[in-house]
Amino acid sequence: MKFKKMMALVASTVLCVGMLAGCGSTSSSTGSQSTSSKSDKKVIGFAQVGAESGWRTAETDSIKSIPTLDSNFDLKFSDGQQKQENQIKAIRSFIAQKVDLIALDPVVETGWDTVLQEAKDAKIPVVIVDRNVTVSDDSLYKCFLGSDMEEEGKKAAQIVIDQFGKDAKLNIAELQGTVGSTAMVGRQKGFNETIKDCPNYKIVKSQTGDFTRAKGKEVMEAFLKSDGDNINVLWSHNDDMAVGAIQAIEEYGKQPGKDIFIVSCDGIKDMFQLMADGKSNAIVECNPLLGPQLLEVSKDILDGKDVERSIKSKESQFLQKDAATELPNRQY
Ligand code: GZL
Ligand code: ZN
Repeated sequence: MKFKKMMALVASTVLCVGMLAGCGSTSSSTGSQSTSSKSDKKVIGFAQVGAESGWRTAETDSIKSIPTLDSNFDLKFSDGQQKQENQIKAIRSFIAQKVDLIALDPVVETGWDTVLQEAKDAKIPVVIVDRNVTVSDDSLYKCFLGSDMEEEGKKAAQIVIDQFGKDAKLNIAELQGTVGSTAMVGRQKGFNETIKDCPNYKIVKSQTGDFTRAKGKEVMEAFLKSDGDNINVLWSHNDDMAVGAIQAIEEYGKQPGKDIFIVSCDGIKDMFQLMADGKSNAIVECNPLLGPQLLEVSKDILDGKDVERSIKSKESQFLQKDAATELPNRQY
């Protein structure tokens, strides 16, 4: 009898320990761990686009550093894998977990009204970071924190004009970012508007490479196959696609940065290295280090303070002659 009693005791103990361990981590789509009791920390739920580029992972690292910048904050993270439906699911999960604030980096600009209305109904403030949303009701989010993507497109075009002059005859190949994203829409608009009074600038090729290296290489290969000997300039909406395109240009037998002038956006280390190696010509910086600014604006919102509707990130531009000196300063 004694043995049986002892076994029953052991079994119930094991069962209790198992249950305790289970309630210590959330199984939400964010995959983040959180303490079993609702601590008095403020929790930010961050619905990220994906992990498609060096810029993206740098932005993720910066925003994930918020709890180390301020121990009163906790962060739940979700990688949307570049799919809007995953981001919408993540926002609903954050609402269910009653986070204090939601930060969204929207893969594309439209399709957010319903889920942002749900966050508003749940009285959870929303901050849009990096890319922007187009919504019918501006009260669906408190503030936009990110770049002026049109400005980035204008800077890229001005670099080409400074290099070749307004009257040059140029065939330009364009690697577009994710179709419908603020980065793609803004950069394309800014570039095209700026080359308007350059009568002999022609965009002879334009296709999306979805901001990835692999797709950028694939699309550039197709551009080269169909019109490779006539392309003078490659305008890439981000560095990662340009990295892929540079490989394609070399495999095609041309010299990137010499036979084809290359300008791209972001400012990742790999691109500075390629520029220092003479294989690219200019970078329009896009700042991914948004963690500290997101923390500040979140604090203000949660303290009930008014915040600016739009907070622009600080960013610069670099030419090939700047690459070697700037390279050691790059953090991502
Ligand atoms: C720009 C950001 C873009 C980067 C790409 O702010 O949204 O998305 O330029 C990233 O590298 O994929
Ligand atoms: Zn930017």
